[in-house]
Amino acid sequence: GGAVPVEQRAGWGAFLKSLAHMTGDLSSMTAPPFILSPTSLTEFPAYWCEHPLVFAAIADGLTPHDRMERVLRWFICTLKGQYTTRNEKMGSEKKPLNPVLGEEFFGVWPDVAGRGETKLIVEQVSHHPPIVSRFYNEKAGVKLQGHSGQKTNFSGTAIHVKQSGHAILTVKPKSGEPAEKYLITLPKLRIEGIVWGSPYIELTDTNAIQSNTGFTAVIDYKGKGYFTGKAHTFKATINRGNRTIQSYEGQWTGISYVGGSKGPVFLDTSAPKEEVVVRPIEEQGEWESRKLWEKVAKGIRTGSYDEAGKEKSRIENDQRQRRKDEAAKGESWKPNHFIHLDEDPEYQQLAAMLDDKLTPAHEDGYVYKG
Ligand code: 0T9
Repeated sequence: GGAVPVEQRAGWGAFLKSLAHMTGDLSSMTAPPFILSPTSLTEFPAYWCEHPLVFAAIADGLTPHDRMERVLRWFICTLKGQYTTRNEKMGSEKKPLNPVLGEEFFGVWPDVAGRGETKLIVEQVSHHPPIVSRFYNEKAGVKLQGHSGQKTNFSGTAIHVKQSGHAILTVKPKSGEPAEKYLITLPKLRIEGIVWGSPYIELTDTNAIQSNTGFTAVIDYKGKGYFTGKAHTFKATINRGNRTIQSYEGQWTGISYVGGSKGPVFLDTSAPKEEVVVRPIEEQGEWESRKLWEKVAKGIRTGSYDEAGKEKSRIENDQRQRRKDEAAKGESWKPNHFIHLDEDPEYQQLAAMLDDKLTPAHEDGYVYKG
């Protein structure tokens, strides 16, 4: 545990032992203070839009093939933010705050240079995952809605994370062609570096993007020493039926190329990203993430862990009481912004076009109420 503060080494050792007995849900486990993040998981969906211009430009594509390539470029350019931001900002991956039922996160990326405003709505819709999120840029003709949850297990050296859920992107082409749908499945990840107390994420296996236009993108991830000597590498192909139309490769944290590594640049992820704009805490409602966790986050940031712990217990006890009160009245909590579907026809239609090996077995759906 070289990266663990001396006074927390015993606690880290105990945490590693408890990982061995974990059954699927890491989020509720107690971890030593140095590894805690002041940010709740409800903020994470914002990573999907930190390159708002790339997102808005999807509908400018002139053909279904061109638009699939833009979707792939946009998807790959979100990965660096999703999976390395905590390392960049806080020195290592950290344990996010575990959202409460009904926790909300709202944000916008303003209209700059005519790209249109993108609005984000996030809600924790059940006690365990998932979190549901919706992004909408009406002017640019792009809408993204998805839900995500995780199952975790520990192998002795790494935490293996299987993401459940998916996203569906709706595109209204500027060319006037009919609206298109893209089903996006989520990659698996491995959290490495745990024994040293400096966790980081490596993506593994494969995810896919399936469009109703018949185009499919398949993305394969590898860590150090597979495709190249480099970490965070991927290879992707765009296919139509069983014909490969174009391939791409490179680093999802760096540069990638069309064709092989000598081809033209497909994407350079060093372009600056734009963080979501959020209303000041004083103006937020009681269930909005930064308001709800304000005191806990402050405690974590300033090293006042007793204060953070007390406030976290207060929130958790309040949650337990609310659930008891509902049960006593024979009621059950309902999401505020989304309606749950056991079966989502839109998902099923797109999933049926995708190879079984790349499709999650069963997926719920959510419909936006607004
Ligand atoms: C969706 C993302 C996800 C959420 C996080 C695994 C993780 C919770 C889920 C998958 C986002 O689009 C992308 C990024 C980071 C993922 C988190 C990283 C992480 O460590 C947590 C888990 C639950 C932990 O808190 C691990 C404990 C930590 C102490 C590492 C040892």
